[in-house]
Amino acid sequence: MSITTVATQPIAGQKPGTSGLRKKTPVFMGPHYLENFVQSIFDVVGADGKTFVLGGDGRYFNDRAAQVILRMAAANGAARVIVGQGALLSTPAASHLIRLNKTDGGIVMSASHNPGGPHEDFGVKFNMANGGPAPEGVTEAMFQRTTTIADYRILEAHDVDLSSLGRSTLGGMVVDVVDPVSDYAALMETLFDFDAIRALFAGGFRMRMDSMCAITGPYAVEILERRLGAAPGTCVNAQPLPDFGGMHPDPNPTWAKVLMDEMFGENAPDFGAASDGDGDRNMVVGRGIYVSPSDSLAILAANAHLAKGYKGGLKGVARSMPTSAAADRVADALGIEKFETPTGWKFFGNLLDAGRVTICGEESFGTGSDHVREKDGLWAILLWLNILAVRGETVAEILKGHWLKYGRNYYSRHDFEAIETAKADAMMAALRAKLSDLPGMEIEGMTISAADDFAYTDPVDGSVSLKQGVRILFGDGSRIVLRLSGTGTEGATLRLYLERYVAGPAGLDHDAQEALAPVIRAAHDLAGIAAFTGRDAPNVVT
Ligand code: VG1
Ligand code: CO
Repeated sequence: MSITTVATQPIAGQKPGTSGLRKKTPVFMGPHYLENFVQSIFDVVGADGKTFVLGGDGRYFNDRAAQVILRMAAANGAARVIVGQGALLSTPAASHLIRLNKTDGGIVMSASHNPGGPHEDFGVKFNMANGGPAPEGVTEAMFQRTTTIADYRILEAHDVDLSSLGRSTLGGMVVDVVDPVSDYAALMETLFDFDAIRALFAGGFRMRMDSMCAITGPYAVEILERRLGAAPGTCVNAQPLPDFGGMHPDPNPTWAKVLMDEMFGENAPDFGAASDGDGDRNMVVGRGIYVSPSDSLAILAANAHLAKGYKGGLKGVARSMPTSAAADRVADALGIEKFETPTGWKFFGNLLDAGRVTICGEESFGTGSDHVREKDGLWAILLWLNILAVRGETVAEILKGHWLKYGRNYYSRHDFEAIETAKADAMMAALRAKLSDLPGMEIEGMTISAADDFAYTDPVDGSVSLKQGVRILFGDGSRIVLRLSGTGTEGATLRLYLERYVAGPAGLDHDAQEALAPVIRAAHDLAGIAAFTGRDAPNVVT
């Protein structure tokens, strides 16, 4: 086996977005594309003598990419790589393995919720030694490296057998193939009262778990069916497939429609859940009632002490800026710190490491805690089960009780996908240009109290992130946020976030879209969405 240094040249546009580098699969499979990016990662973080974790969500090209990354790690002098069997690992399980084994970081192959397949999407992201996504400074350095790269190193070798557990060597590097599920499942047992959840299922509680043919299937079957005694068949679409069975593994009412129909149909189970491509996000649904992610975050924060891993209470709660303020009300009631960060889990890392927060969440169906440094879909589902087991109430009762106590933050996100990039950029530029004129303006019977482009100063390291999304705030607490997605691979996606707060029993009665109607009209008016983009309605509403 010999190390080859391959001459290459920079490839334009290898810039990581909200969550790593995502491109069309054929782009990633193109000459030197994957290799350039992986070498840039190693050049920035250093590989010599280091140990890394490697795994992915099982999408098309996952297996081939894993072999390339292993040969490059060996050629760059890595001492050891811990790989999930079959090159599989959910994002939270990878985060846990990085921390458990005190490694120097890890590479996760995933484009998360983006569809998989030969003509769909692929992605690569790097997580640091704390188990969390590389912060902006590090991803920016990786991008800069891709613009100057002249060669990469790779070992000439046969494929490593990733199908069976155990240790082998590749050049001078040790490769440990581990079970992707067992360490993660053991961690969950330390956080939640498995006996109480087992008793819940034994008492006839019924659940549906839809893994959407993505990575959580093996985790869900092991934990929910084998360890907790949920009825066999509780987990559906539980086999990870290279094309996710043609599904779009984004756990929301639009893409998880089959689950929604079941939960709103006759003989619905007590509890439903779905997770995304790489297993870091979740949707939860009660019988006949949908739980918005922002409400889910607030309810988990308010009830976490009921689970053994959190019985000492929470240190603080953080949410991304577009996430509703429901969690803030819980933090205030608990008398703990609260934080508002830009979109993307990497912004929670410092707060978690510094012990300032215990639970974090995003409106995009991501929730997690300080047990790892990623959002964690099954963790949220298990915490919900633990809360349901202890409180003995239905999801609807818990949700309505929460709204009565704290008031309700009506909330919705409208996505306008695959807009021409130039049109989306022009719309955002025009909106940004008029922000200072907005305060004081009356629209739809509401008065604008403030408007800005969200800037964030990290409370721990002082780093500053600018232009994280336009916020328009109203005197009555309503809010409009607009930003462009950083995870898409086709054109631009406009995300429009809408919020309105109502106190007391008045918050129980309405459908969110109905309650938000004036806020939605004001957003279209102020941003000129139809005039700029040609779209007068979103294609995904969550
Ligand atoms: C989206 C979500 C964001 C999330 C990110 C990665 O980003 O809005 O909250 O952290 O996806 O999630 P954007 O830039 O497209 O809005 V994952 O599970 O898909 O890696
Ligand atoms: Co994900």
